[in-house]
Amino acid sequence: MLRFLTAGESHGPALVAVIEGAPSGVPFLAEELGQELARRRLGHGRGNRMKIEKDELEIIGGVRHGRTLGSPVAVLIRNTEWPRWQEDMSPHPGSPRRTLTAPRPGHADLVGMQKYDTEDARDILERASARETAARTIVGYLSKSILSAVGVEVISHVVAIGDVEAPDAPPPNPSALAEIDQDPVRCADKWASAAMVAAIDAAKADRDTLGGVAEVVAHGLVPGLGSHVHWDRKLDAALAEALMSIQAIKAVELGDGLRTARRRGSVAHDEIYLEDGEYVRHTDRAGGTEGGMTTGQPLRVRAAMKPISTLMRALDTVDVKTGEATKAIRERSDVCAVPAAGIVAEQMVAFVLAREYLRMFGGDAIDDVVAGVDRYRARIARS
Ligand code: EPS
Repeated sequence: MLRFLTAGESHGPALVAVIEGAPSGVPFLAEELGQELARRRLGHGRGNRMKIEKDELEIIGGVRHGRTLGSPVAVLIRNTEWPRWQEDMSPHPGSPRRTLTAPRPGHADLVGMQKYDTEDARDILERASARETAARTIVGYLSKSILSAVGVEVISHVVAIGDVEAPDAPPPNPSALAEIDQDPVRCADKWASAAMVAAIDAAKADRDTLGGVAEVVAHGLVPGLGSHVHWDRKLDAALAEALMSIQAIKAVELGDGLRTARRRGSVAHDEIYLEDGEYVRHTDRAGGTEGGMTTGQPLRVRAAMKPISTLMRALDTVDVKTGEATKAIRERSDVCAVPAAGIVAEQMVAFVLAREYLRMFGGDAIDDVVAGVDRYRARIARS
Protein backbone atom coordinates (compact mmCIF):
# COMPACT_ATOMS: atom_id res chain seq x y z
CA MET A 1 0.00 0.00 0.00
CA LEU A 2 1.42 3.37 -1.02
CA ARG A 3 1.69 5.72 1.98
CA PHE A 4 3.73 8.69 3.07
CA LEU A 5 4.77 10.88 5.96
CA THR A 6 6.13 14.39 5.92
CA ALA A 7 8.06 16.17 8.68
CA GLY A 8 9.49 19.64 9.11
CA GLU A 9 8.53 23.15 10.19
CA SER A 10 8.08 26.09 7.83
CA HIS A 11 11.17 27.91 9.12
CA GLY A 12 13.03 24.82 10.33
CA PRO A 13 16.17 23.50 8.62
CA ALA A 14 14.31 21.28 6.12
CA LEU A 15 11.20 19.41 5.11
CA VAL A 16 11.31 15.69 4.50
CA ALA A 17 8.96 13.24 2.80
CA VAL A 18 9.19 9.46 3.20
CA ILE A 19 7.13 7.43 0.74
CA GLU A 20 6.69 3.71 1.18
CA GLY A 21 5.15 1.09 -1.06
CA ALA A 22 6.22 2.32 -4.51
CA PRO A 23 7.29 -0.43 -6.92
CA SER A 24 10.82 -0.65 -8.30
CA GLY A 25 11.72 0.73 -11.70
CA VAL A 26 9.74 3.98 -11.49
CA PRO A 27 11.63 6.91 -13.08
CA PHE A 28 12.61 9.43 -10.38
CA LEU A 29 14.76 12.33 -11.52
CA ALA A 30 15.91 15.18 -9.31
CA GLU A 31 15.68 17.61 -12.21
CA GLU A 32 12.05 16.75 -12.96
CA LEU A 33 11.19 16.90 -9.26
CA GLY A 34 12.80 20.34 -9.13
CA GLN A 35 10.55 21.47 -11.99
CA GLU A 36 7.48 20.16 -10.17
CA LEU A 37 8.50 22.03 -7.01
CA ALA A 38 8.96 25.19 -9.06
CA ARG A 39 5.39 24.87 -10.42
CA ARG A 40 4.07 25.08 -6.85
CA ARG A 41 5.80 28.42 -6.33
CA LEU A 42 3.96 29.93 -9.31
CA GLY A 43 1.04 32.29 -9.21
CA HIS A 44 0.18 35.95 -8.99
CA GLY A 45 -0.53 36.83 -5.36
CA ARG A 46 2.24 34.82 -3.71
CA GLY A 47 4.34 36.62 -1.10
CA ASN A 48 8.03 37.54 -1.00
CA ARG A 49 9.11 34.26 0.51
CA MET A 50 8.40 32.46 -2.75
CA LYS A 51 10.95 34.71 -4.46
CA ILE A 52 13.58 33.81 -1.85
CA GLU A 53 12.81 30.15 -1.12
CA LYS A 54 14.63 27.90 -3.56
CA ASP A 55 13.54 24.36 -2.53
CA GLU A 56 17.05 22.84 -2.43
CA LEU A 57 16.42 19.12 -2.63
CA GLU A 58 18.42 16.04 -1.81
CA ILE A 59 17.34 12.45 -2.51
CA ILE A 60 18.45 10.42 0.48
CA GLY A 61 16.94 6.99 -0.12
CA GLY A 62 15.03 4.62 -2.37
CA VAL A 63 16.39 5.80 -5.72
CA ARG A 64 19.40 4.64 -7.72
CA HIS A 65 20.48 5.94 -11.13
CA GLY A 66 17.15 7.65 -11.72
CA ARG A 67 14.84 4.76 -10.79
CA THR A 68 13.12 3.64 -7.61
CA LEU A 69 14.43 0.52 -5.88
CA GLY A 70 11.22 -0.57 -4.13
CA SER A 71 12.64 0.61 -0.79
CA PRO A 72 11.25 3.73 0.96
CA VAL A 73 11.89 6.90 -1.03
CA ALA A 74 13.10 9.77 1.16
CA VAL A 75 13.71 13.31 -0.05
CA LEU A 76 14.85 16.34 1.90
CA ILE A 77 14.09 19.92 0.92
CA ARG A 78 16.28 22.43 2.69
CA ASN A 79 14.67 25.71 3.68
CA THR A 80 16.99 28.36 2.29
CA GLU A 81 15.51 30.72 4.91
CA TRP A 82 16.97 28.60 7.75
CA PRO A 83 20.08 30.73 8.45
CA ARG A 84 17.80 33.63 9.44
CA TRP A 85 15.74 31.39 11.73
CA GLN A 86 18.23 29.04 13.29
CA GLU A 87 18.23 30.80 16.62
CA ASP A 88 14.48 31.19 16.95
CA MET A 89 13.73 27.69 15.67
CA SER A 90 16.69 25.94 17.28
CA PRO A 91 16.01 22.32 18.36
CA HIS A 92 18.33 22.82 21.34
CA PRO A 93 17.30 23.99 24.84
CA GLY A 94 16.77 27.72 25.21
CA SER A 95 13.92 30.19 24.80
CA PRO A 96 12.74 32.25 21.82
CA ARG A 97 13.47 35.96 21.70
CA ARG A 98 9.76 36.66 21.56
CA THR A 99 6.64 34.54 21.84
CA LEU A 100 3.58 35.01 19.63
CA THR A 101 0.57 35.31 21.92
CA ALA A 102 -2.09 36.78 19.58
CA PRO A 103 -3.53 33.81 17.62
CA ARG A 104 -4.80 34.45 14.10
CA PRO A 105 -8.50 33.67 13.50
CA GLY A 106 -8.87 31.03 10.80
CA HIS A 107 -5.52 29.41 11.54
CA ALA A 108 -4.65 26.45 13.77
CA ASP A 109 -3.07 28.90 16.25
CA LEU A 110 -5.55 29.13 19.14
CA VAL A 111 -6.89 25.59 19.24
CA GLY A 112 -3.38 24.25 18.71
CA MET A 113 -2.10 26.33 21.66
CA GLN A 114 -4.88 24.96 23.88
CA LYS A 115 -4.42 21.39 22.75
CA TYR A 116 -0.61 21.26 22.78
CA ASP A 117 -0.20 23.35 25.95
CA THR A 118 1.81 26.32 24.70
CA GLU A 119 1.50 30.10 24.86
CA ASP A 120 3.62 30.55 21.75
CA ALA A 121 1.61 30.33 18.53
CA ARG A 122 4.85 29.66 16.67
CA ASP A 123 4.88 26.15 18.15
CA ILE A 124 1.71 25.54 16.15
CA LEU A 125 1.86 27.72 13.06
CA GLU A 126 5.24 26.45 11.94
CA ARG A 127 3.80 23.02 11.23
CA ALA A 128 0.30 24.14 10.24
CA SER A 129 1.88 26.31 7.52
CA ALA A 130 1.25 25.43 3.90
CA ARG A 131 5.02 25.27 3.47
CA GLU A 132 4.44 21.56 4.23
CA THR A 133 2.89 21.19 0.80
CA ALA A 134 6.36 21.41 -0.75
CA ALA A 135 6.97 17.95 0.77
CA ARG A 136 3.69 16.69 -0.68
CA THR A 137 4.93 17.70 -4.10
CA ILE A 138 7.62 15.02 -3.77
CA VAL A 139 4.87 12.47 -3.12
CA GLY A 140 2.90 13.80 -6.08
CA TYR A 141 5.90 13.64 -8.39
CA LEU A 142 6.52 9.96 -7.55
CA SER A 143 2.79 9.22 -7.88
CA LYS A 144 2.68 10.88 -11.30
CA SER A 145 5.67 8.88 -12.40
CA ILE A 146 3.85 5.64 -11.44
CA LEU A 147 0.70 6.88 -13.21
CA SER A 148 2.62 7.85 -16.32
CA ALA A 149 3.74 4.20 -16.70
CA VAL A 150 0.07 3.17 -16.93
CA GLY A 151 -0.90 6.01 -19.29
CA VAL A 152 -2.50 8.40 -16.79
CA GLU A 153 -1.91 12.15 -16.70
CA VAL A 154 -3.09 14.49 -13.95
CA ILE A 155 -3.39 18.22 -14.52
CA SER A 156 -5.09 21.15 -12.81
CA HIS A 157 -6.36 24.62 -13.53
CA VAL A 158 -7.90 27.47 -11.55
CA VAL A 159 -11.62 28.00 -12.13
CA ALA A 160 -12.39 30.78 -9.62
CA ILE A 161 -10.60 33.42 -7.57
CA GLY A 162 -12.72 35.50 -5.20
CA ASP A 163 -15.97 36.12 -7.06
CA VAL A 164 -14.38 35.87 -10.53
CA GLU A 165 -15.34 32.59 -12.20
CA ALA A 166 -14.00 31.09 -15.43
CA PRO A 167 -16.83 30.25 -17.86
CA ASP A 168 -17.89 26.60 -18.05
CA ALA A 169 -15.78 24.73 -20.60
CA PRO A 170 -14.77 21.12 -21.25
CA PRO A 171 -11.90 20.06 -18.95
CA PRO A 172 -8.49 20.85 -20.45
CA ASN A 173 -6.34 18.14 -22.05
CA PRO A 174 -2.81 17.38 -20.81
CA SER A 175 -1.44 19.23 -23.86
CA ALA A 176 -2.87 22.47 -22.44
CA LEU A 177 -0.84 22.24 -19.24
CA ALA A 178 2.24 24.18 -20.36
CA GLU A 179 0.06 27.13 -21.33
CA ILE A 180 -1.93 26.94 -18.09
CA ASP A 181 1.31 26.92 -16.08
CA GLN A 182 2.39 30.07 -17.89
CA ASP A 183 -0.76 31.95 -17.01
CA PRO A 184 -0.26 34.21 -13.95
CA VAL A 185 -3.15 32.51 -12.09
CA ARG A 186 -3.08 29.15 -13.94
CA CYS A 187 -6.49 29.80 -15.49
CA ALA A 188 -7.26 28.35 -18.94
CA ASP A 189 -9.52 31.28 -19.88
CA LYS A 190 -7.60 34.46 -20.77
CA TRP A 191 -10.40 36.88 -19.97
CA ALA A 192 -11.16 35.32 -16.62
CA SER A 193 -7.43 35.26 -15.87
CA ALA A 194 -7.11 39.01 -16.38
CA ALA A 195 -10.10 39.63 -14.09
CA MET A 196 -8.60 37.29 -11.46
CA VAL A 197 -5.27 39.15 -11.54
CA ALA A 198 -7.15 42.44 -11.12
CA ALA A 199 -9.12 41.00 -8.18
CA ILE A 200 -5.90 39.91 -6.47
CA ASP A 201 -4.35 43.35 -7.01
CA ALA A 202 -7.45 45.02 -5.57
CA ALA A 203 -7.40 42.74 -2.50
CA LYS A 204 -3.71 43.48 -2.02
CA ALA A 205 -4.33 47.22 -2.19
CA ASP A 206 -6.96 46.76 0.54
CA ARG A 207 -4.46 44.66 2.56
CA ASP A 208 -6.88 41.75 2.22
CA THR A 209 -6.71 38.16 0.88
CA LEU A 210 -8.67 36.00 -1.59
CA GLY A 211 -9.64 32.34 -1.90
CA GLY A 212 -10.93 30.42 -4.89
CA VAL A 213 -11.42 27.08 -6.59
CA ALA A 214 -9.04 24.80 -8.50
CA GLU A 215 -10.07 21.82 -10.63
CA VAL A 216 -7.98 18.67 -11.06
CA VAL A 217 -8.50 16.52 -14.15
CA ALA A 218 -7.07 13.01 -14.64
CA HIS A 219 -6.99 11.48 -18.13
CA GLY A 220 -6.39 7.86 -19.17
CA LEU A 221 -7.84 6.04 -16.14
CA VAL A 222 -9.14 2.49 -16.26
CA PRO A 223 -12.76 2.00 -15.18
CA GLY A 224 -13.10 0.47 -11.73
CA LEU A 225 -10.52 2.20 -9.51
CA GLY A 226 -12.00 2.30 -6.01
CA SER A 227 -14.98 0.16 -5.05
CA HIS A 228 -18.66 0.25 -4.19
CA VAL A 229 -18.29 -2.49 -1.58
CA HIS A 230 -17.26 -0.52 1.50
CA TRP A 231 -17.19 3.07 2.71
CA ASP A 232 -13.44 3.31 2.94
CA ARG A 233 -12.83 1.89 -0.51
CA LYS A 234 -14.88 4.47 -2.41
CA LEU A 235 -12.56 6.48 -4.61
CA ASP A 236 -14.57 9.71 -4.38
CA ALA A 237 -14.39 9.50 -0.58
CA ALA A 238 -10.61 9.01 -0.71
CA LEU A 239 -10.26 11.98 -3.05
CA ALA A 240 -12.33 14.17 -0.74
CA GLU A 241 -10.20 13.16 2.25
CA ALA A 242 -6.95 13.81 0.42
CA LEU A 243 -8.09 17.21 -0.87
CA MET A 244 -9.63 18.31 2.42
CA SER A 245 -6.28 17.58 4.08
CA ILE A 246 -4.66 20.42 2.12
CA GLN A 247 -4.25 23.56 4.22
CA ALA A 248 -7.17 26.04 3.80
CA ILE A 249 -9.39 23.73 1.67
CA LYS A 250 -12.99 24.04 2.86
CA ALA A 251 -14.99 22.11 0.22
CA VAL A 252 -14.54 19.41 -2.41
CA GLU A 253 -16.79 18.81 -5.40
CA LEU A 254 -16.86 15.76 -7.71
CA GLY A 255 -17.88 16.59 -11.26
CA ASP A 256 -20.85 18.97 -11.31
CA GLY A 257 -21.29 18.28 -7.57
CA LEU A 258 -23.47 20.98 -6.03
CA ARG A 259 -24.97 21.91 -9.41
CA THR A 260 -26.17 18.30 -9.80
CA ALA A 261 -28.13 18.59 -6.56
CA ARG A 262 -30.27 21.28 -8.17
CA ARG A 263 -31.05 19.31 -11.36
CA ARG A 264 -33.74 16.80 -12.16
CA GLY A 265 -32.65 13.20 -12.52
CA SER A 266 -33.33 13.20 -16.26
CA VAL A 267 -30.53 15.75 -16.83
CA ALA A 268 -28.24 14.89 -13.92
CA HIS A 269 -26.59 11.67 -15.15
CA ASP A 270 -24.35 10.48 -17.96
CA GLU A 271 -26.26 8.16 -20.28
CA ILE A 272 -24.50 5.07 -21.61
CA TYR A 273 -24.11 4.07 -25.29
CA LEU A 274 -22.13 1.39 -27.08
CA GLU A 275 -20.14 2.82 -30.00
CA ASP A 276 -17.52 0.88 -32.01
CA GLY A 277 -17.42 -1.78 -29.31
CA GLU A 278 -16.86 0.72 -26.50
CA TYR A 279 -19.07 2.08 -23.77
CA VAL A 280 -19.29 5.85 -24.10
CA ARG A 281 -21.00 8.69 -22.31
CA HIS A 282 -21.49 12.01 -24.07
CA THR A 283 -21.61 14.04 -20.86
CA ASP A 284 -19.36 14.08 -17.78
CA ARG A 285 -21.64 15.41 -15.09
CA ALA A 286 -20.58 12.81 -12.53
CA GLY A 287 -16.92 13.83 -12.86
CA GLY A 288 -15.81 10.35 -13.89
CA THR A 289 -16.96 8.30 -10.89
CA GLU A 290 -20.04 6.15 -10.32
CA GLY A 291 -20.59 4.06 -7.17
CA GLY A 292 -17.23 5.17 -5.77
CA MET A 293 -15.39 3.82 -8.85
CA THR A 294 -13.83 5.48 -11.86
CA THR A 295 -15.85 5.10 -15.07
CA GLY A 296 -12.86 5.55 -17.37
CA GLN A 297 -13.99 9.04 -18.32
CA PRO A 298 -11.79 11.97 -17.31
CA LEU A 299 -11.92 12.38 -13.53
CA ARG A 300 -12.87 15.90 -12.53
CA VAL A 301 -12.69 17.12 -8.94
CA ARG A 302 -12.64 20.63 -7.49
CA ALA A 303 -11.18 21.96 -4.24
CA ALA A 304 -12.33 25.27 -2.76
CA MET A 305 -9.81 27.29 -0.75
CA LYS A 306 -10.73 29.89 1.83
CA PRO A 307 -8.97 33.26 1.72
CA ILE A 308 -5.62 33.09 3.57
CA SER A 309 -6.21 33.92 7.23
CA THR A 310 -3.05 35.96 7.79
CA LEU A 311 -4.12 39.42 6.71
CA MET A 312 -1.99 42.54 6.54
CA ARG A 313 -5.13 44.19 7.94
CA ALA A 314 -5.07 41.99 11.02
CA LEU A 315 -8.28 40.52 12.45
CA ASP A 316 -9.55 40.84 16.02
CA THR A 317 -8.28 38.33 18.53
CA VAL A 318 -7.37 37.91 22.21
CA ASP A 319 -3.87 37.91 23.69
CA VAL A 320 -3.60 34.55 25.46
CA LYS A 321 -1.17 35.93 28.05
CA THR A 322 -3.13 39.01 29.14
CA GLY A 323 -6.67 38.01 28.13
CA GLU A 324 -7.01 41.41 26.45
CA ALA A 325 -8.48 42.20 23.05
CA THR A 326 -5.80 42.79 20.43
CA LYS A 327 -5.00 42.35 16.73
CA ALA A 328 -3.74 39.02 15.37
CA ILE A 329 -0.08 38.53 14.62
CA ARG A 330 0.98 39.37 11.10
CA GLU A 331 3.49 37.14 9.41
CA ARG A 332 4.56 38.04 5.91
CA SER A 333 1.84 36.57 3.78
CA ASP A 334 0.54 35.70 0.37
CA VAL A 335 -2.56 37.55 -0.89
CA CYS A 336 -3.80 34.54 -2.83
CA ALA A 337 -2.38 31.02 -3.04
CA VAL A 338 -5.10 29.35 -5.14
CA PRO A 339 -2.78 28.72 -8.16
CA ALA A 340 -0.33 26.91 -5.84
CA ALA A 341 -3.17 25.06 -4.08
CA GLY A 342 -4.22 23.74 -7.50
CA ILE A 343 -0.77 22.19 -7.95
CA VAL A 344 -0.96 20.64 -4.49
CA ALA A 345 -4.45 19.32 -5.28
CA GLU A 346 -2.93 17.72 -8.40
CA GLN A 347 -0.30 16.02 -6.23
CA MET A 348 -2.87 14.68 -3.76
CA VAL A 349 -5.17 13.37 -6.52
CA ALA A 350 -2.15 11.72 -8.17
CA PHE A 351 -1.27 10.07 -4.86
CA VAL A 352 -4.79 8.66 -4.38
CA LEU A 353 -4.90 7.38 -7.97
CA ALA A 354 -1.43 5.80 -7.83
CA ARG A 355 -2.35 4.13 -4.53
CA GLU A 356 -5.50 2.70 -6.14
CA TYR A 357 -3.58 1.40 -9.18
CA LEU A 358 -1.16 -0.39 -6.87
CA ARG A 359 -3.97 -1.76 -4.73
CA MET A 360 -5.86 -3.06 -7.77
CA PHE A 361 -2.96 -4.35 -9.86
CA GLY A 362 -0.30 -5.10 -7.22
CA GLY A 363 3.25 -5.88 -8.22
CA ASP A 364 6.59 -4.94 -6.68
CA ALA A 365 8.09 -3.95 -10.05
CA ILE A 366 6.48 -1.32 -12.26
CA ASP A 367 6.40 -3.68 -15.28
CA ASP A 368 4.22 -6.08 -13.27
CA VAL A 369 1.79 -3.24 -12.55
CA VAL A 370 1.70 -2.33 -16.25
CA ALA A 371 1.14 -5.98 -17.23
CA GLY A 372 -1.75 -6.18 -14.75
CA VAL A 373 -3.37 -3.08 -16.23
CA ASP A 374 -2.98 -4.45 -19.78
CA ARG A 375 -4.54 -7.77 -18.79
CA TYR A 376 -7.48 -6.01 -17.15
CA ARG A 377 -8.04 -3.75 -20.14
CA ALA A 378 -8.03 -6.82 -22.41
CA ARG A 379 -10.60 -8.57 -20.20
CA ILE A 380 -13.08 -5.69 -20.13
CA ALA A 381 -12.80 -4.93 -23.86
CA ARG A 382 -16.07 -5.81 -25.63
CA SER A 383 -14.55 -7.34 -28.73
C1 EPS B 1 2.74 30.36 4.77
C2 EPS B 1 3.24 31.64 4.91
C3 EPS B 1 4.30 32.17 4.02
C4 EPS B 1 4.29 31.39 2.71
C5 EPS B 1 4.42 29.91 3.05
C6 EPS B 1 3.17 29.45 3.71
O1 EPS B 1 5.58 31.97 4.57
P1 EPS B 1 6.30 33.10 5.46
O2 EPS B 1 5.44 33.25 6.65
O3 EPS B 1 7.66 32.52 5.75
O4 EPS B 1 6.36 34.30 4.58
O5 EPS B 1 5.33 31.82 1.87
O6 EPS B 1 4.54 29.14 1.90
C7 EPS B 1 5.76 28.58 1.62
C8 EPS B 1 6.89 28.90 2.21
C9 EPS B 1 5.68 27.59 0.56
O7 EPS B 1 6.71 27.02 0.18
O8 EPS B 1 4.57 27.36 0.06
C10 EPS B 1 1.68 29.85 5.69
O9 EPS B 1 1.52 30.40 6.80
O10 EPS B 1 0.97 28.89 5.33
